[in-house]
Formats: sequence, C-alpha cells, structure tokens
Amino acid sequence: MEDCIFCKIIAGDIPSSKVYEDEYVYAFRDINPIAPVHVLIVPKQHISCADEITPENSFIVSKIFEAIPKIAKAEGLDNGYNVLNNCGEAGGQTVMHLHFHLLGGIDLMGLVQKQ
Ligand code: DGP
Repeated sequence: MEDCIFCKIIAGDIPSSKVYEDEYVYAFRDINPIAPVHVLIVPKQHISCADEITPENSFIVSKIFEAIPKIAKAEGLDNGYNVLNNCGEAGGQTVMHLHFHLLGGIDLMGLVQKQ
C-alpha cells in the first residue's frame, strides 16, 4: 500500500532493524521501545487492523503466532513475554497496518488504567 510506513519498511524503502522474516511475516525493532525487548511483528500483506481480519486472510494471524515463539526465543525471552495488538483510534493504533507488539521485560499489568 502506497502510503503505509510498514509496507515501505517491508519493501526495504524505509530502513528497519529486522529480527525475523519469512514468506508471510516481517519483524523489526520498534523505533520507540517501551520495554527492554520491543519487536513489531507484521504481515507482509497489508491488512489495516484487527477489524479487517476475515476467513480469507486469518491464516496470516497463525503465521504471525508461529513466528512469535521463534522471535521470543531468539531474543532470550525464556521466562515469558507479552503480545499486544492495538486496534483503531480508541485502541491507540497509530500505524494502520496490522501489527503485534512483542514485549519482554515489562510489567504490563502494572500499567495505570486509562480514565
Ligand atoms: P501502535 O501504537 O500499536 O500503532 O504502534 C505503532 C508502533 O510503530 C509505535 O510503537 C512506533 C512504531 N513505529 C512507527 N513508525 C516506525 C518506523 O518508521 N520504524 C519503526 N521501527 N517503528 C515505527
């Protein structure tokens, strides 16, 4: 997709710190990490958000979740991690290309609830 930052990263038009790639999935370090390990895992196919997952494209989510344990292992997250998806404006999604945040070394449940 023309104006999508993550499509440009996948295409190599914008540089990224790649940690994993396969036929369907690309993963790279978040530019503004909120945890000691903060990797974004994205489908190579442009899907704008979780609301756009359908029976036709949902296999991509399986591919992403097959990649996650491999990335977590490579990042040394042997004791566990968090996977986070923000969907839509109220969900805090700022880049409209489906992505999952892999977070290691942060206490997510200790975050303060939004008003
Ligand atoms: P979200 O709020 O869930 O839409 O998260 C988008 C994330 O994308 C945010 O944590 C910052 C990250 N991000 C935005 N632009 C870039 C970029 O150009 N490069 C990298 N590596 N990360 C980016």
